[in-house]
Amino acid sequence: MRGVEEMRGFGQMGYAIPASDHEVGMNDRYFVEGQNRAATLDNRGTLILDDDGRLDEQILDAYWRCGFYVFERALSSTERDELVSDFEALLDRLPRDRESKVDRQGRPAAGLGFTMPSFRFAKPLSDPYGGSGLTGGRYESKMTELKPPEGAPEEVLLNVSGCLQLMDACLRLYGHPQLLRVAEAINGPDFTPFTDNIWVKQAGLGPSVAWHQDGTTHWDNPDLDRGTHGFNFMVQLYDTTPENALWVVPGSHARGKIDIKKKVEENGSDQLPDAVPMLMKAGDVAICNRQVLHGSFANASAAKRATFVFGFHRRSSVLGAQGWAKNPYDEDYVTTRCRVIPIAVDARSQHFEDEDRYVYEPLRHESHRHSTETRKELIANYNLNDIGL
Ligand SMILES: O=C(O)CCC(=O)C(=O)O
Repeated sequence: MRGVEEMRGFGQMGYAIPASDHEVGMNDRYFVEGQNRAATLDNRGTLILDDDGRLDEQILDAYWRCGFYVFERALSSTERDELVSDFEALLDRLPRDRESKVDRQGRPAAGLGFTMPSFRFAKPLSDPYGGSGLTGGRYESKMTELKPPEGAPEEVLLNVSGCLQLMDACLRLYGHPQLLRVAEAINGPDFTPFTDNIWVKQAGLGPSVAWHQDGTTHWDNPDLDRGTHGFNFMVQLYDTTPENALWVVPGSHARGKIDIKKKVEENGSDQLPDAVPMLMKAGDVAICNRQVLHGSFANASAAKRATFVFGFHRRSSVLGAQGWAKNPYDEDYVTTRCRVIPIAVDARSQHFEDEDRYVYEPLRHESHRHSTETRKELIANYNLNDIGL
């Protein structure tokens, strides 16, 4: 079986395939029109906090109106480069294929030794989720699958999980003071974590992610509002294009549970006419509501994408809720997962010494250091306590 060794060089050149070499099957006009619609939304700009660390009201209004907002150049070039460098180093040690314990050079592969799998793979240009019943059946409709080009590997990397234990740059980003202020502004100062992963769209090969709304728990909750299922930060490692970007239906986070299958069937195609691409440059960070309808197409283009996604919830949505874990979330479970935040803050402070240090209110009275010991005790397998809703 051909494996995933072609991921080598992802950072330098990807796996660029001339469009004429295979059936692309996507409608170029759709990409142009979507980009034009996106430009009218007025939901992007600099991350602005006031002197008390409160997020600018106009930004919040635009976020609640559209269901997403892009903070342009939110990461310094140093932080962005460190993130890309950690990611490319991880790819260099990727298992040869989904069964393998070694990388393509025969060295022990990255991501071994944790309880949850670190990597998920899928067939190139396929839709691994649509119509599958996975994650509570939220991927209701199948996306167009494209024919992989001649010589393509059997499987490509789809996503990376447990990023905070795999990449120091991700752990440090998790403690970013301005971003955590944004989490406070949206979910309140006692916000809790969700999960994190990196979505990978290799050039010419990247699989699609079928249209879905992330939330699965609270749709019938009489108190449901636009923020009940929380939000994700989406951090771009490379510039995006309409062809490889995440697409979002603006305002759909306020419409409750959407009948996605019907919507796609009535449209006659997965190219939803009210969707827009979330266009971002490397180092931009978006906030994306977990109730918004979103998805991404198979990436037949010559440009790769990698997006680090990490989310946060309101504490009131989490405690006592029967989400994606075996039992309803209780204080102990939630507090264990929340301890990752002050450890990330400390990891960041040790690295960016001159920066303000974020104080996470619910654990203000606990002291947490980032050290070899706490990495073993609290960071290794932290994702066993992820809080899915
Ligand atoms: O980035 C993508 O293509 C998919 C991301 C996504 O659907 C999510 O984070 O919920």
